Amino acid sequence: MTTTQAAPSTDALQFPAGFLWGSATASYQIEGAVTEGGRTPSIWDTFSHTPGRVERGETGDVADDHYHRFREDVAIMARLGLTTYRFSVSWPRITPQVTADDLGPVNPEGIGFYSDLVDELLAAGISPSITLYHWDLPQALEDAGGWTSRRTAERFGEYAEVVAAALGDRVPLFITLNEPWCSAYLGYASGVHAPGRTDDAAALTAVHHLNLAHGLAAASIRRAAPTSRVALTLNLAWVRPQTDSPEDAEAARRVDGLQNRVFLDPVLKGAYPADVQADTAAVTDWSFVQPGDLDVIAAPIDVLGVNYYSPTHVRHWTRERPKEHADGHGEGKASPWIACDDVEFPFQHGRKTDMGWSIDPRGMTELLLRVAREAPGCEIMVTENGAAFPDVIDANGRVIDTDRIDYLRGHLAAVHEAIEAGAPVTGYYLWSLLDNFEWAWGYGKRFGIVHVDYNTQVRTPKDSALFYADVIRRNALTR
Ligand code: GCO
Repeated sequence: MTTTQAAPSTDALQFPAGFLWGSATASYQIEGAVTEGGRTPSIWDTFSHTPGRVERGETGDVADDHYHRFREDVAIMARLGLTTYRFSVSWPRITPQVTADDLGPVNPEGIGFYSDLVDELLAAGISPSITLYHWDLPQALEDAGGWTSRRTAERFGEYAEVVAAALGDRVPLFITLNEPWCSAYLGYASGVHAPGRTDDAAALTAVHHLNLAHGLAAASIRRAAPTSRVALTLNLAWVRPQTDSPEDAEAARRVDGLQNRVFLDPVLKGAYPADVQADTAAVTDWSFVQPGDLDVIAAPIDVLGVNYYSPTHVRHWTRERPKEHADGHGEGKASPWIACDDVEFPFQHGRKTDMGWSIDPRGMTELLLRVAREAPGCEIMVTENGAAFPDVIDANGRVIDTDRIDYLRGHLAAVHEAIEAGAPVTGYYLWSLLDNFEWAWGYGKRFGIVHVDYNTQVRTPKDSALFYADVIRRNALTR
């Protein structure tokens, strides 16, 4: 006998039970209070206070004043129904006297701030996920070489142990690094991020020391917080050659190597990609990789965090015409793309965000499926996805951000598609909860689902926040 079943609903994309719905932020982008609680300067304090580095000379001195308003911010998260929140710990709050040789004393006020935040989150039923490094390196370490020095990685491993020991009893997920691609190449090759250096060899050295820092921190977390899980967050690129030509395929191979495989391979396979080492042989001999390093880096992780915003279109550049740089790194400026003189990033038609980034949710699905193939057995989380758009505020103070809702709809559907196709994606963190300090762009780019008035610090949930709250409540995307 057969029973008649209702046809599966086609008007909702249901996410798996227990799917984590979160939002992400980073310390320097929201906290402010840069001289309070015993904090010492980070490279971003120095960089943002250097004229010409950040649009309009803006700094993170006050930012969203989250340091003083975190309880209000957690209450907003609770109202939206977030089940998890990803934030980063500011290293110079935890060990403000760190030097290249010595971690220095632990600052109880620094630990206290994050401990109070964790408790506030837990009381609101929100699971905390901590990123240990979201780019605010203590300035004293940069003065001693920054990520070009092995000792920075060693101190990072010790700092990770301090945070894990203090908070591991209440924090189920520690993410070692956020987007080491940015730290290494934007910080040391193109110089558009702190510390603002333009030295290709330094950038590749930084790549390795960041990978090593991840491995040392992962081991620290295992020791100090054995019940917590360990993750690494990468901004992986969905690289699209502009045509089927072998030259464009070669351009794609090189960009894939520098952005994806130079971070994925050491962690997942315990080796650096041979082609990347060959491509960059004129820049460095890679002798900074010491015996044993790759074993440290390749220790298993529990979760791979994927940040995805936009596709990366590449093309072979023939020198017959001016080079196109859709990502804004124009000719004559230092490039983050090492040994890629004949690669260009062609402008694309179609919809873009306020960052000028093309909107293509297919990249999210494809990337998640690739990671699932390359990291079998490793859980995946989308640790960042979102969009900057200029907000329209109506006469009643309502923030109508239809563009952002459309972007989120497309990308949530793309995540759903990846899950349906077998990718073990267990959570999604929207970037970002609040409008905040968008690095070299300052406050001009708004990524928040909650609007921040920087004069009054008044927070106003945008329409996208209400949309996201509805998705969370249903655990589904309705069409
Ligand atoms: C990023 C960062 C965020 C940015 C966001 C938008 O990891 O690049 O994590 O800090 O603000 O990506 O550019």
